[in-house]
Amino acid sequence: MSRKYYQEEYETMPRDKIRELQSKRLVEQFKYVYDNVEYYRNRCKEAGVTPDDIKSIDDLDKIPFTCKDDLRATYPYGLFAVPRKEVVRIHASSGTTGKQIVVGYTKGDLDIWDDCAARQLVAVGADEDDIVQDAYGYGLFTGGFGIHGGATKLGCQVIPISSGNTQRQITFMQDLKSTVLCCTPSYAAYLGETLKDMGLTPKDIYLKAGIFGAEPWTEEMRRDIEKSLGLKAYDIYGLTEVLGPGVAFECSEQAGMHVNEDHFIIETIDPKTGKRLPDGEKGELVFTALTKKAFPLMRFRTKDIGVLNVEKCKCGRTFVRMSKPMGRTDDMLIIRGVNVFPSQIEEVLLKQGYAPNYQIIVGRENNTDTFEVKVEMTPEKFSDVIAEVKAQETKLENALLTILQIKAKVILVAPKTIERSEGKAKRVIDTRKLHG
Ligand code: DLL
Repeated sequence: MSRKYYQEEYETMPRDKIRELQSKRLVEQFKYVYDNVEYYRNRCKEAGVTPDDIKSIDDLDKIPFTCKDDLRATYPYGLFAVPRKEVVRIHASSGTTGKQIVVGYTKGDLDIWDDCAARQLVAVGADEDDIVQDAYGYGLFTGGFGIHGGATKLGCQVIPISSGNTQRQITFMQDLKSTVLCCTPSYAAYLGETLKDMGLTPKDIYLKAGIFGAEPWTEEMRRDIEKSLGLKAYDIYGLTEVLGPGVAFECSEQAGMHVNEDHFIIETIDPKTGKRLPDGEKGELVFTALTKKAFPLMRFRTKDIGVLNVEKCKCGRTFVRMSKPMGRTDDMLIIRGVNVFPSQIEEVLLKQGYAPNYQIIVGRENNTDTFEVKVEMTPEKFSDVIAEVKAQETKLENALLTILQIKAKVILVAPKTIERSEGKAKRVIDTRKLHG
């Protein structure tokens, strides 16, 4: 029988002990960040906070927030707290402009990440006998490597197949007898469909569990995926800035995601006032990393909206559970698992000599996100020769691909044909209905 927990001592720690541990770690970590990150130290000085003021977790509110803008301002290494030599891995994700946000890990940080991901795998019933098909993207995105590290540490057999090449995914599921599938929920749904299209059923494969995250998905989608692939589908949450997959994980109860509270403090705040909200009230999720050394963010504002539940879970874990993210406070879109900001698109258009008259149209067909960008030609660029228009569209598609790392279909339209707005421009039309 597979084990119930990966690190029982932490995962089932009584809540008062968790608080004690967090309190001790917060005091040490705040001093560590203050001493080692000049940018953050200056922020604290402006706020009039020094390590002497942070005596326990009760002082958390005094600690200034970190936001995505701070990551942009300090690009690439300005928030790192260790000498560059100690950084053994870099990951990155999109910023709101052309520049990526870059994060780093020491060997010790990777070890913590592996533990967090291994906890998730154990929570879905995996052990050394399992074969994990890791179909998250490998590369700068944290999904592939994050799950990979946890699965390796647990002793599973990992198939680092990455995303894409869908028929081969199914062939490997059959031939290599994968038991755990890890990928974005939309890709899981697409794999389910492909299985059917290939004339196969869940009986022809061996999957028992799936770990799906990195983008919003509904309970309805969960049921569909479970049926089409014949597995139990679990949610996993994470973000590049804080760790990657494994910040929070779902257990057998499938009723919220346990936050790895020995490594992170989670808070919900009112996004307008920045005031902390009581548990159970919907607000912006904020994370403080307690143990990471290379890129240790204090009170990072995620812009994800969620709710916390401190009730004891039937699985025996005592870690607080966060709901699925219920939306965002900014305009970030997640398309095919990739984070996209309208401002990135606008920047490309302006650089290519277009006016900022455009519309982003996102939908879902056959469980795959569709992504179109409608752009007005300027009078100078206007042409009614199809081949010329096509060439301009392709050029723009390539420029967008370079910045976004995801393909958009560009449709050029005649000047002055995109509706002008009298108030805020409605640039995004998203028909996916992803928040339940
Ligand atoms: O998506 C890390 C990850 C990889 C998580 C694999 C889970 C599995 P980023 O690319 O930085 O990192 O995107 C982070 O994605 O702020 C949320 O808005 C969204 N997100 C992540 N997990 C979930 C989830 C990875 N389970 C952003 N449900 C976050 C809904 C999610 N949204």
